Amino acid sequence: MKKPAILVARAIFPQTLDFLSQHFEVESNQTDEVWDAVELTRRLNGKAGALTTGSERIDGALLQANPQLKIIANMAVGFNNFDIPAMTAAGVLATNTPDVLTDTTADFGFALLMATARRVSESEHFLRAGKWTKWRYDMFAGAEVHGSTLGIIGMGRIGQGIARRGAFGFGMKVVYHNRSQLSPQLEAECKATYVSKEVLLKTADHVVLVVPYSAESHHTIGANELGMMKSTATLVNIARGGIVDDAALAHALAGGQIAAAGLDVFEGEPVVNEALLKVPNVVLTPHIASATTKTRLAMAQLAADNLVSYFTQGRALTPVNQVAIMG
Ligand code: 8YV
Repeated sequence: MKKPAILVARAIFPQTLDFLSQHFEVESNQTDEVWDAVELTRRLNGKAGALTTGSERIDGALLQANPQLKIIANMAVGFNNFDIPAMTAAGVLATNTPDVLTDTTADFGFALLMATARRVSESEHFLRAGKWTKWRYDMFAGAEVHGSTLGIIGMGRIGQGIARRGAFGFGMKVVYHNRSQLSPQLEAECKATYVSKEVLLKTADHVVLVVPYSAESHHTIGANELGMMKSTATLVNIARGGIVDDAALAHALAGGQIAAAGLDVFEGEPVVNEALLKVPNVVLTPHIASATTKTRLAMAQLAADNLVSYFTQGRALTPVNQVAIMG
């Protein structure tokens, strides 16, 4: 029987590609060029499925040009690059990669929190620039992490992982805000207390954002919210660009309205707001929260397993929409 044709839209691990080639006719992008919408649409011609990353936008126009498409497997837990209503209307199954990255991403959230609070990047730049000539009592004095109040906005699996690290590893008081309150059992497990967004912003020493991106979560943190935070507080965004108004944040950091920020995601990434690049009190990383070799392999494998499972058994392992599967 002829193998179904799929597209792997970005470079992935060679072993994942080998695995996929056992099941599919694979066209891949191992040179890792970033294809625009026109090129991606063209490459999808004749393909029954695709493996994408968070960078490829799947929308109605692309789907209309490719009515043969059946499934798109995102190698990411977030899927805001997918127009889910359009995919569902077109009968195209969407899948993501939850769970396999939860702890790795929570680890990184904490790494960014620590680096931000304790001014790791700023002080390293100082040292590398040859400016370290003597010890000084307040040199790079930062904010305390242990025993402080951690505010988490977005209390899904990753948010819960960060809460556990904060509560049990660092003795932090954990408050959270989420669309829905966790069960009492889960709250107890995470040692976390539900509060309004306003209370969280006003009381937290460290605010961490782990909320999925949507029209509703766009600019969850803007000038108004930054104005509510303590002047000694830090802000960490490991969620998505667009959750924070980056221009407003740069302004708040420059004016000392909050102490510091740690950002792994940016509005319009990989382009980063010029003003953010200029302020010293921000730790900037290039969207690497899930980037350990083990976890990225697991994400690639889960995306591949979703494709295989769909074509061999008619159901995906981690779907994010429901479509009628036709034989
Ligand atoms: C991905 C992420 O590496 O899983 C997510 O949602 O943001 C990252 O883990 C990135 O989206 C590329 O696919």
